Amino acid sequence: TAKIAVITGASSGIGAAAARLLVEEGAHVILVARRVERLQELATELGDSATVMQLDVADAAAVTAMFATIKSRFGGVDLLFNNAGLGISSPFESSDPADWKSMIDANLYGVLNCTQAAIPLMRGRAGAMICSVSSVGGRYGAATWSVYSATKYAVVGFHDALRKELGEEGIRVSVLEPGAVWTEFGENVSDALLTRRTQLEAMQSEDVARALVFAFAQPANVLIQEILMRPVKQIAP
Ligand code: NJP
Repeated sequence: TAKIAVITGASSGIGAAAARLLVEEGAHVILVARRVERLQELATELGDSATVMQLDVADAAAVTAMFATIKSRFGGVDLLFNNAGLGISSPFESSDPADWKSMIDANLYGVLNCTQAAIPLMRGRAGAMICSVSSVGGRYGAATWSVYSATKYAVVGFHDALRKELGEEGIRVSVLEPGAVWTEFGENVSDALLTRRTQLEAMQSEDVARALVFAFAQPANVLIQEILMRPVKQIAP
């Protein structure tokens, strides 16, 4: 039977690429994001292997309701890919506390909400995996991305602890830490970011999605704990 994979942030970028690759691998994907029209377009492309669920991952009550629906329709979850996230770049001194809140809500509370709701649906399923997207900024910190980096460090710290709670039950807890990727991420923020991606020869979404599929496809007793990947020309952070 098909593995059930919940992908947050499936409406663009890395999440959409992951959905395509997981379907190629035989999974049934549950496509999650706020922009439901985008999800529907992708689901049309993927056919019977995809289900659309509109959600703001920062809305705890909506997350609980969504996982209750998933439980009744699919029985459980084999992969939770916590990929939804956003980044707003600014020198810290002039940054806007409203932007801090949006990043903490999506990047940290989103991961906490979805993970807590998914755990009971993952018990007893061989090879179950929670994989969340952090960042190279979540390992080294990136200038003008201080609050974003803080949320991504938090994701790593949360996973380092959670792994110790869930490992003995056979639930794999893993993090991806990509450097620059060509997606819609940060596009609204600055031309400088786009120029930087060109100079760095940024990665494609599929490159990151392949790392997820590699980790998930390992035998159930094998944990790929962490994958940090970057364009070779991105020597910092
Ligand atoms: O970006 P983008 P990526 N509730 O903007 C969704 C990390 N990363 O693929 O809700 C639900 O194309 C949003 O959907 P919608 C990054 O931090 C990237 O690059 O419809 N969904 C969309 O599908 C993030 O964690 C780079 O607007 C929410 C998706 O998130 C992950 O990679 C570098 C949501 C974002 O797609 C995927 O981002 C790096 C919410 N509240 C880490 N808020 C990079 N691209 O260079 C957002 O180090 N979404």
